[in-house]
Amino acid sequence: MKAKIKKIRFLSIIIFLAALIFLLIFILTKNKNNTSHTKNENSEKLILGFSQIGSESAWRTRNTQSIFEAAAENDIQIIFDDAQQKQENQLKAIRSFIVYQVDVIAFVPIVEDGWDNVLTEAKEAGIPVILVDRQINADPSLYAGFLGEDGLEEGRRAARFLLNKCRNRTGTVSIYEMSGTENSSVVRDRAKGFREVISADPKFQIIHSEDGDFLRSRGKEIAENLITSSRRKDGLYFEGQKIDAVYSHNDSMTLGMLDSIENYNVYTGNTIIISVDAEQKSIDALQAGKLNCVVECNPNLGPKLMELVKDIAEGKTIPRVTYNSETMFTENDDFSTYEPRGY
Ligand code: GYE
Repeated sequence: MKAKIKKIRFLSIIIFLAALIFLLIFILTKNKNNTSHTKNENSEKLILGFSQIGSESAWRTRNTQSIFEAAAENDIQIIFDDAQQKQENQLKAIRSFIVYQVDVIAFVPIVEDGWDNVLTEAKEAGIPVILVDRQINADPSLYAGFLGEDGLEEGRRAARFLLNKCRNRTGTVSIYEMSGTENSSVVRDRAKGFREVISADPKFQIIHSEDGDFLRSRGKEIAENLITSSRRKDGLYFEGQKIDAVYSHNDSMTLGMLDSIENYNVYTGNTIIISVDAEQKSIDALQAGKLNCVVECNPNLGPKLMELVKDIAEGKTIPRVTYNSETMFTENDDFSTYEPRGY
């Protein structure tokens, strides 16, 4: 009897295991069919996996919009991921694009380092990669090309404006810098280009550089700390030294700084304020005399990106570097010629 029960138990385990394996095979094949089915179904439709860093500024939001608009215009399917300002989320997203077997991967690298492994995986999967907006420190063979701004030139433009504005000044010009996301290529370049040009004249001295992470809230906080620690209303001061010029790496931080300046009613009529991005609100502040110069960083990268995606998908080689066209706006302009910025 015992033997019989044992035999039945053994048989039922075998049957159970067989059913389990069968179920697993069924699920896996069904998925495979689905996946390949989706890709096959839209086989003529290119699939672009796009990892965006987040939505930290009006610039970033417009950048994302531009990419979606251009994809729709070019009938390119986008699998989009918002990394909420975290590199690990971007790494996860890029790996999911590889699993999904997208045709092309494009991403905005939030910081310069830490991409070699995931890009090696994309390369092994035969999926080409385009860097958008920011650059990385990695083996160049791991990505097909870069599309974005020339951060060095943006920094130089800001400095050239300052040099010209202060050409008749004799004494030291004390500069306070608000920089963006640490270890990002755009901050490295905007800082380097600016320093390269001001180094032509020793009267220009950067007295402090504070990381505002490209956020309006941080810009507001930084200015508030300066104002409350100096207790002065006749200008901005850093550790007792009057700030003659502010170089801000993006409009969001600049607008945050203006919030505090207005909240504490501080006079900054003789403080030169230079910003980068050129969103509408900062152009309005320029026209209102609250800023002196705004260097454009063009967020509309969508149309050019789709061109590069299509070229790559056709097996063409794309340029290693494609810069977007940019300009600058200053207090000396004829404001009536300005077009709405769209962001
Ligand atoms: O200046 C800023 C955004 O990477 C160029 O990132 C971009 C910068 C832009 O947060 O507003």
